[in-house]
Amino acid sequence: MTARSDQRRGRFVTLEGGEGVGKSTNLAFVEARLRAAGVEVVTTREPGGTPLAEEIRDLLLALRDEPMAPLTELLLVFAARAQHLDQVIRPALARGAWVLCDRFTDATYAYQGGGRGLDLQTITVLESLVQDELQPDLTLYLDLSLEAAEARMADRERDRFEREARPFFERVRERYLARAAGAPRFRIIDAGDPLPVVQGRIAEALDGFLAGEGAP
Ligand code: Z5A
Repeated sequence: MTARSDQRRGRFVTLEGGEGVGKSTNLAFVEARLRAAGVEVVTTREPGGTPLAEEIRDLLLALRDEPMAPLTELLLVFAARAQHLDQVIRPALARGAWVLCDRFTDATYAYQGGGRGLDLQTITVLESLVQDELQPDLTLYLDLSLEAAEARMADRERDRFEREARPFFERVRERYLARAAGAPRFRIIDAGDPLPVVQGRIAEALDGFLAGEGAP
């Protein structure tokens, strides 16, 4: 690793994107590529990643008659994240492992901020409370048109988020793209091509990052 003030800390890599862009499909590919580079990897996801946080995930995704208030949703997302950070992410990074996470706080800005319309400041306050200074080192944002994503998800049973109408997902994508344009940790991956092509782009982004980090 290169000399940095956080020399003992592993790196935090996140995979982001709207529904059906291929995050789950590509998670194992990213994990294998990092392991091949000699890195210890802890692969996890949000919401979830611990038994308690997975219970909160179930609450978030379940269909029910009572509508969930946007602020309730936001607080549940951050409650799950606080548990995940405490039990999995921070301990792994502290011992020098790399953490690979399927979604993290960029999803909160996209879904609860863009999708639900919650104000940025509320999210920022919770982010700072729960994460302190911790941010991903690298975020692979898989971008796909809504038409293509819908086609890929056509046969799926839909959870509470996936039942939202199209304008919701348009706002989610807009917010993701705006965030991706604003921070150097993002790599925007066009996810609209066949899987080998998409994985070629992911490999290129990862190799560039690994080279920059001086990883083994
Ligand atoms: N959420 C939130 O609101 N706030 C937060 O802070 C966080 C999350 C962290 C659950 O997340 C929900 O939580 C999520 C936002 C909310 N809801 N939504 N929508 P999730 O990550 O579990 O949900 P998801 O996005 O719906 O995951 P997914 O359905 O598993 O999608 P995916 O992982 O991106 O896609 P996939 O399963 O890998 O691929 C979909 C299909 O496309 C599958 O059949 C693949 O074989 C196929 N595929 C993948 N790549 C290709 C290519 N290149 N070509 C052709 N076909 C492909």
